[in-house]
Amino acid sequence: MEELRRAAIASYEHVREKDKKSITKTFKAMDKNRDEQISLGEYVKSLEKKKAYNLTPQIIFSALDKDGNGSLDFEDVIVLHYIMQSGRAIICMSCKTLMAGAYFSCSQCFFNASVSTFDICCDCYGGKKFTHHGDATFCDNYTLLRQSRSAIQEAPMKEESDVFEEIDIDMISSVANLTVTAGCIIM
Ligand SMILES: [Ca+2]
Ligand SMILES: [Ca+2]
Ligand SMILES: [Zn+2]
Ligand SMILES: [Zn+2]
Repeated sequence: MEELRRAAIASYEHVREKDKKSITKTFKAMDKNRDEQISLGEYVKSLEKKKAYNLTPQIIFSALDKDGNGSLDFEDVIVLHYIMQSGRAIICMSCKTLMAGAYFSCSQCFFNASVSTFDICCDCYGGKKFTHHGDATFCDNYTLLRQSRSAIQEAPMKEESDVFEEIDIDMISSVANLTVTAGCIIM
């Protein structure tokens, strides 16, 4: 979580004044009793308003609460904002913890836009504490990021939408070929 927090704070330094104001506004709107702290109750209420049910409240809340006093301060809310904006609220499919650092993802599902990604934490992956389709090829998130880039570079210059459609089909086969060298493991 510390790494994700550092990324959030670093990125906040580059946020436009206007957006900083909107984060402050969000914080104030969440803080119903104006004690400069967001309680779990206030947090859940604000999620309901945003219809962000996918952010399993308790897990994210505890991960954000750095000093563990049961409420979020302004810096914690900066991290929350960052997680939501960057789509980094990734929960282990097996043990349901928030994965702030490296994790593993099924590459077939990752490059198939019509299914959701299957992401698991290092502990569950290492301990084989999950069930997924039998031929799944798992890569860590950094490897998948590199592979997405090479897929884009290899794709011919076309309309962006065409490029991404081709990645879906081509990547599944090329990922399988890359597995040995790129640090992926075939289950
Ligand atoms: Ca409060
Ligand atoms: Ca706190
Ligand atoms: Zn897990
Ligand atoms: Zn899969």
